Amino acid sequence: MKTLSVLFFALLSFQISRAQVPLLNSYPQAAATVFLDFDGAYVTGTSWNWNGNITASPASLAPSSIIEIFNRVAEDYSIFNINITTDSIVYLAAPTRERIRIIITPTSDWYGNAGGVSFIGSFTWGDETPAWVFSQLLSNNIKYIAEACSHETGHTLGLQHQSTYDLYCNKTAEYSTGQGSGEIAWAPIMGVGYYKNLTTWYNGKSAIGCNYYQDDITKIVTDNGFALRDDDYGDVTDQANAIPFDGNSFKINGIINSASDQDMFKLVLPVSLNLRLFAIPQHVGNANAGADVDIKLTLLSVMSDTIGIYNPSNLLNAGVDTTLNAGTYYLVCEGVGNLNAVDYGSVGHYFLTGNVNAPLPVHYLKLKGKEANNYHVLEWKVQADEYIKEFEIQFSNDGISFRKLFSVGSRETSTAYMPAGNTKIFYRVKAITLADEIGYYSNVISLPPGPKYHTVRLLNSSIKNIIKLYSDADCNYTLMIPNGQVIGQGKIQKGLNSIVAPGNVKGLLLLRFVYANEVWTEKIMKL
Ligand SMILES: [Ca+2]
Ligand SMILES: [Ca+2]
Ligand SMILES: [Ca+2]
Ligand SMILES: [Zn+2]
Repeated sequence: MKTLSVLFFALLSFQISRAQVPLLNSYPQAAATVFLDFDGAYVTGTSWNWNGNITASPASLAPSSIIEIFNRVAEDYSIFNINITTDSIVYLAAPTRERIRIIITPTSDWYGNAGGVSFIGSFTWGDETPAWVFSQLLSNNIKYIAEACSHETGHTLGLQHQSTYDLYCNKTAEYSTGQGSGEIAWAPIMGVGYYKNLTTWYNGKSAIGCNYYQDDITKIVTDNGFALRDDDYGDVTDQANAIPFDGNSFKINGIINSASDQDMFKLVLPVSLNLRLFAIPQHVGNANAGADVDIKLTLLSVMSDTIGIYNPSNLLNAGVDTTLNAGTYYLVCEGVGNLNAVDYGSVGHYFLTGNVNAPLPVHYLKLKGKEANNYHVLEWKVQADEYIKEFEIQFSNDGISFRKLFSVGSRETSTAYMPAGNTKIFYRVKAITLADEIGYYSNVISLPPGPKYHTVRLLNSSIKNIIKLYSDADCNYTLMIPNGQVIGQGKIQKGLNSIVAPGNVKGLLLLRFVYANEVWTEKIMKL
C-alpha cells in the first residue's frame, strides 16, 4: 500500500509539473536507472518516515541549471550501463531493484543540516526508498548540487566515503578533499567534490578503515547487477577505426571506458598535410568544467613508433598541430592521471575534432629574446617553403594588440631594440612571404622594462637648493614645476652631477631626462 501511494503521487506530480523539467536520459538502453527528481515528491512508508510523511518541495531550479546538473551527473556515470534520467515515467518503468530516486529539494528541516543523505546500498532494495540532496543547504549552487547527486547515488550503489589517514592510521578526514587548483584540481566523488573541478571515482582508503581499500568502480558493478559499457573503439592498431573524414575535417565522439582503455584511430594521408586536432573531454563550461577525463594523445607511425605525445600538464584537453608526410599513421586517445589525480578514475566522454590542410608555406617561426646592455635582443628561427620578403618586428604593451616596430630584411635572424617605458614589452615577429604577402606570426615573448631608471640615480629626493645625481651617461635635463612650466634646463655628464634649483620656488619639482630615444621624469621635493 505504501509503495502504491508513492507511485500515485509520482503520477500526480507528473501532471502538475513534469512539463517544467527538461526530460533527459543519458543512456536510455540501460535498465538500471537513477532518477534525478527535481519537481518535488511525497514520501511515505520508507525508512525516512520516522516522523511521518514528507512533502518535499520542488527544487525550483531553472531548466538550464537542471540540464547542467544532469550533464555533470551523467558524465560521472558515463562508463556504467546505467541511465541517468530526469523523467519520472522512465524511472517508474525501470526494474524496482535496479533504480533509485534522488530527490533534489529545499525541504530539509525534517532531517537536519546536511548537503544530502542516503542509505548505503538502497539502490537494490526495491522498496522506493529515495535518497536526498538538499538544494537550499547547498546554496542552490549547481556544481554543489551535482556533486551531491553523484555522491549520494554512489552511497545507494554501496559505496562508503573515500577518507584519508595519517601514517599511524588515524583518520585525518572522513571526506577526502583531494588536491590541486584550477582545471586539473582533483577530488574523489565519494570525498568532498564541491571545491575541485575534476571529481572522479577512486580506489583509496575508505571510511571503514585505514587498511580497507574501496575500488569504487569495481564495487559499483559487483554490488548492483549492472556492468560497464562496452568499449567503443579498439585498443590496438589491428582494430583501429579509420578516421571518418567529411571533406577535410572530422568529428569523433568516444568514451575512455577504463584506466587501461586506449581508443585507436587510423589516419591515411595521400600527400603531405598539416594535421590539426583537438581532443576535448565532455564538459559543461569554461576550463573543462565538470570533465572527468584528462586526455593524452599519441601519434604513431605505421610501424607503431611514437611520433609525438600531446598532453599539456595543466589542462584536461590535448591538441596536435603538425605537418606529416604522406603515409599511414595511428592516433591513440586515452585517459591519464596528472599532478593531482591518478589514472584510475580518468575516464569519460571525449570529442576529437580536426582537419587536414595543405601545409603552410611557413611551418616554423620561433622567437626568443633576452636583455643585454640595455637592449632587448630578439632572435628567431624560421623554416619556410616559400621565399620570405621581410620580417616585421611587432610590439605590444598588453600582449594582445600588436603594432609594427620596424621591419628587417629576409636574411636577418636577429635584431635589437632599446626599450622605453616602465612596463614589460611583448614582442612577436611576422614573416611576410613574397608569393602571397600573407603574414605568419611567431610565438609571443615578453621582456622586462628597459633599464632607464638605472641610467640616472637621484642621491637626494628632498632638497634645499641643490639636486645631486649620478648618471651612467651624458644626457639632457629639464626642470619643471607641476604645471609644466620650465624653470631650468641643461646637460648632465656621466658621473656625479649637481643641479641648482631656483631659490624662489618651493614644493614639488619635476626633473625630466632625455637620453637617446628615452624620456623619463623624476619627482623632487624642494623644502
Ligand atoms: Ca566529476
Ligand atoms: Ca573507449
Ligand atoms: Ca578502446
Ligand atoms: Zn556521503
